[in-house]
Amino acid sequence: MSKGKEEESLNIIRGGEIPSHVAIIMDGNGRWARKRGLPRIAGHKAGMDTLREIISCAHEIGIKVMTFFAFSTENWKRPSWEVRFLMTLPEEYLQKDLPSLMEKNVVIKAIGDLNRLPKRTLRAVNHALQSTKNNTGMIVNFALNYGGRAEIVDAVRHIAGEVAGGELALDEINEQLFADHLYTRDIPDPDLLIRPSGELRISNFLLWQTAYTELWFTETFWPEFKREHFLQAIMDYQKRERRFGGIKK
Ligand code: V0D
Repeated sequence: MSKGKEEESLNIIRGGEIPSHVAIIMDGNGRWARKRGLPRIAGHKAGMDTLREIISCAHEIGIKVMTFFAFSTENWKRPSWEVRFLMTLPEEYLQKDLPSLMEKNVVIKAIGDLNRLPKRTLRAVNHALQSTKNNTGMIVNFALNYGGRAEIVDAVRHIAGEVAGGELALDEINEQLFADHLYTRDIPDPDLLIRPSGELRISNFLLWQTAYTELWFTETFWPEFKREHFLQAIMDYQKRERRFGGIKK
């Protein structure tokens, strides 16, 4: 996209309602690599460049929260060499980008069952969480070893424990209390979910939280997903009418 065209999109976007929280499933890295005759690893590396570009674009627009689906509970089924490679990426990414994220005043967060990550991966992620926890800008939230059903089951286990311990009465259980037991307890629900690479599914991502989320799909693979796609998704979002089950205001 030309600089002029991008400036135009940015102006349109700034005149409309900016989604507070945009979630993205970073899908299609392996298929992009295969299409180009490259190893899958090259696809994941290229996907990391897209991640950088989209974070910087989201920061310019003033989005408050970005959630990126980086590794699902199902991804352990991939070949072990690929899993091992993926687990080196948080450290590589943070070594390179933590300074620029600090400059942007970004708060890094992570959701998922982090304790099952390899020690080195966990150490890199924890270091980023610690380093950015007093920042006050955009939240960049990584879903790592995350599964929406697992998150819900985890919440049920915690709530049941509180009931069994006599700390909580059955009639105190409502939607707000349930949401307060999810990994996302301190994050608003996503306004917009973007899924690249042609799959038209939620695939166990943020199941509870996407109840009213606008969905935006594209055939473009994640490594080819550029600022222009992101800006287009936001412009399309701004044209939609959100009713949350009610009627037009
Ligand atoms: C591979 C495309 C950054 C998607 C992006 C372990 C697939 C590159 C992170 C990252 C991955 C995670 C946590 C954090 C900082 C960075 C990442 C994984 C895969 C899965 F605190 N990229 N990235 N994590 N890919």
